Amino acid sequence: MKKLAIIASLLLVAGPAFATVTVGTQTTSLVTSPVTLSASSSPLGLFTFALTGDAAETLTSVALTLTAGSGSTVTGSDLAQVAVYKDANSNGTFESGTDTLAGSQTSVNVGTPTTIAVSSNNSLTGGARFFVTLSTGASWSGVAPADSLTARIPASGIVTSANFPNSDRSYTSSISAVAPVVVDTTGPVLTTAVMQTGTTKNVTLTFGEATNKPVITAANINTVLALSNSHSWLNGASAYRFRCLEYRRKNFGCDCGSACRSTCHYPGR
Ligand SMILES: [Ca+2]
Repeated sequence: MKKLAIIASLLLVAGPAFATVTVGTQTTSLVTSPVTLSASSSPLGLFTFALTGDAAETLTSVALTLTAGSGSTVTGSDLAQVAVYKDANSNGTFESGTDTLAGSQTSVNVGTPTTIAVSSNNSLTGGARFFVTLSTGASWSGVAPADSLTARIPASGIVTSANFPNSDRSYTSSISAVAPVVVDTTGPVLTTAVMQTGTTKNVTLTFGEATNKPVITAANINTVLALSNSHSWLNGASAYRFRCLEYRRKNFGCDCGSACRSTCHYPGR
């Protein structure tokens, strides 16, 4: 009887329940198809989740694992920060200008978890929704091999003052750098210039690629298409000696006027 009394008293002492946090919305990816980010980006919402405390519980930290994409050499130095925001207007949508920062981490790992300590805007009383975000740094680059990664919340990555709410460990789709714009700084190359020897002396000019500049007029033809030994395309001050320039590539300027259109050989005509 004495033993039973001791056990009964222990049970009474241990009676008060631990505070618990329940999951309102499991971790959900906000990046469900591949996206691109520019360098020094605004925060991109990666995940959202919602928690509810039954007392004065708070969100303590969130761990985030970033994994480099295939062939990518991205490192943490290419990322400005990862952060946690609270959904301040409770609309379920991440808005960096409206939702409130709860914690951030500027020392970001790629390949191992990064822990984001949460110390403000973290009350779970009555329920709260949070967003986990990523911002790229100045060196985030689309130059091959382009920076790219995926993100996930590891198991037990969400820590509250009471417990570790379940996480479904969902993954984001690929997040990659915007491919650089390739600027063509090389103009079209004149590959051949052939003059016919018949009565009608057409000159056929062929360029290596499409061109729309310059428009050739009487004022510039001797400069743009300079002839050897000071010969001129002009008969006198402005009249053309030639009949027409044949288009071999689209948009090549021709200023022959109506007198020569009948002999111009436009593509497809
Ligand atoms: Ca919001």
